[in-house]
Amino acid sequence: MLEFERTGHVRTRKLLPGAATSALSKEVDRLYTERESEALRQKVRVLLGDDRLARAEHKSAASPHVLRRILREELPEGAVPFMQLFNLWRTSPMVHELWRSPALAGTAASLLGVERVRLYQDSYFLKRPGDGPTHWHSDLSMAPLDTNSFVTCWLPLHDVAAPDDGGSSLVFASGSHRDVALNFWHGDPRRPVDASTRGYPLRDGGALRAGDATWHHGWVLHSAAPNMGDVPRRAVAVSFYADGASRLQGALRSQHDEDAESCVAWLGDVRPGRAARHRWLPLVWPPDATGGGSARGSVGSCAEASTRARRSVGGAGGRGGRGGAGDGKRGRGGGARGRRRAWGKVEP
Ligand SMILES: O=C(O)CCC(=O)C(=O)O
Repeated sequence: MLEFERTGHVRTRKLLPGAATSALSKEVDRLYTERESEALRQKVRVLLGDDRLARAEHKSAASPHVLRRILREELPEGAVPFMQLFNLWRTSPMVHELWRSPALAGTAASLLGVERVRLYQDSYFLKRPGDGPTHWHSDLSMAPLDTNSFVTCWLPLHDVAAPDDGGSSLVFASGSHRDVALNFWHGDPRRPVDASTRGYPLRDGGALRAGDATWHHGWVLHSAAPNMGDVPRRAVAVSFYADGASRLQGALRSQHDEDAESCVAWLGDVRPGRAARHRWLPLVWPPDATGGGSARGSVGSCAEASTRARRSVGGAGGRGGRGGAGDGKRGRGGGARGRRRAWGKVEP
């Protein structure tokens, strides 16, 4: 807890037993096969914009084949950092149970130092061979929540080599979550900030075994190297926040829209400034908590959510975040051959 408080990240060895990790890995594979078109659609929106997605789907939903072709032909090599699928828990009771477990929700409550914790989202990150770097970003810049009490557990589904040995687990700008001056003096959303001069030590979790995890604070800057190997790097990130946090209102800037598909199911029901409490933001800790979301009936709601996401996500997309196209101002390591630890300009 002290390490987390000071650095904004921590590693937990053997968080999950081997059997639980391989069962999770199989379930994630199954869900990805079933819902791949959601991931493809999100990637087209984020990297090529709403208009491109709308053109691809002007008559009917584009097939995975068509979406894959658009990504392959219309983007430079290495521009896609990973494929991403949100909220596996909504269609998998098994995954939901795991996120509510003492290992996940209990650890999140301990790290945040709170008694009641809600699940914000989960996200599968499939970094395929040749996929580019995950840009420097902080998770809270993509969440419409007005809080500092937010933590993400990053759980690889297989052994991952240390970043110095060619692995692509997360690298953290240690202590950046406590750099109030960064946002205070350089927080103009119109001007990206060059964080390379701020002296953050870059740290990572070293080599990780399946079942190990790293945890990072919602404001800590982090990134990941391109996948230079020949097997996919597969991981799940599960984000939690302290119950009582409110939906953002009246902010100087709005959150980055990369994760828009994830929150569209509850955003319309929670007024800005009100506590972010919703069945799609279930209370997962303490264990006897009630009123959490249920995976039952979720298929209809998810389909509706992604339709609404497609209509409601405005702008050109790809303005940065962890997986955006970048705007030439951030992430010097663009492209699969980018330097793994290169600092670029980041939006804090
Ligand atoms: O796995 C990745 O490359 C990105 C994960 C990430 O940014 C996160 O867990 O917040």
